[in-house]
Amino acid sequence: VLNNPVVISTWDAGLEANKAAWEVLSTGGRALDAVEKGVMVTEASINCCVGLGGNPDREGRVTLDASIMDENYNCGSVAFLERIKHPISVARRVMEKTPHVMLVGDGAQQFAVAEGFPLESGELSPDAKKAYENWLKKSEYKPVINIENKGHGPFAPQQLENGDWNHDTIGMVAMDAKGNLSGSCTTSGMGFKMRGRLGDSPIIGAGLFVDNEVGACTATGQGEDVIRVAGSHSVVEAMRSGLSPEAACKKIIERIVRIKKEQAKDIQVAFIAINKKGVVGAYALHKGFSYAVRTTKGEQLIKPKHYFK
Ligand code: SD4
Repeated sequence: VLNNPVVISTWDAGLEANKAAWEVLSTGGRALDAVEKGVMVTEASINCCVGLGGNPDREGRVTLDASIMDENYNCGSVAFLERIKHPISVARRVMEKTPHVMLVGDGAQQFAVAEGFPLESGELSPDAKKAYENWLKKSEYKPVINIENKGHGPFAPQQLENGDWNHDTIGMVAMDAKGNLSGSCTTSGMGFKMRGRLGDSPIIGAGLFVDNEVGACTATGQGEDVIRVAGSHSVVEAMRSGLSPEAACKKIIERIVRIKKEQAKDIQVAFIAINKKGVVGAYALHKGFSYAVRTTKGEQLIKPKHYFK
């Protein structure tokens, strides 16, 4: 039986990423190829929060995290990776060409170079340089991530020249025509983070999880609080117990609220998920989050429900 393929991804940049994923899915390709090709678009684009153009750490260096997972419980990830343009593709090579799941830092870079990935200059993009210089003036270290897509402290995305707001980490999950699920997630992480800090995005079960029998989920927002509840894995387990994708995402957001209490007001977390029937859903802690959906019926940017009104 052939299914209708579906792909969803985080934030408005997901629309462009979904287009590339759709080229794979609409021609009968594998979900794994779709989720890699899709987020590569974002990695190569100019933005605050994904790829080499993203904001640096406190030492002024861009360090990238990415993970990928296929329909057979194969997974790969890289973290604290510098000067490589497409961490998602390195994560895939880790999955396919090594006996390991994660490579980090210099070792990940050494592996990437050995695999033929070019070593880029390591220079900051003009936007990131400006943002870093601004940050240095204040040197705040207050982890408030992108609550309303604007104006929330040093970690908020910047406004683009055309007036749009820049997106955040991209996470993508897809189902192909065979009904197989895969997912990907890639980020430069929290802007101006401590050197060596990893978020949820490269951690299988936190920023991304795929169980081809049940569903798939990916996360965006404050990684520390996604890790503490094994976010994406918990959402998939909630779907396994019978919840819809949206209800499953909501359940884990509510768990974060219970844990963080008052502090939940100052962080943003969002999950997007798909189940084995191709039903999609999402839920965020605060407003301002959006996710992009592509099906045979066309593309859509959806603002999901959120916990704080
Ligand atoms: C991280 N989850 O490094 C990523 C960043 C992110 O919205 O998604 N920001 O914690």
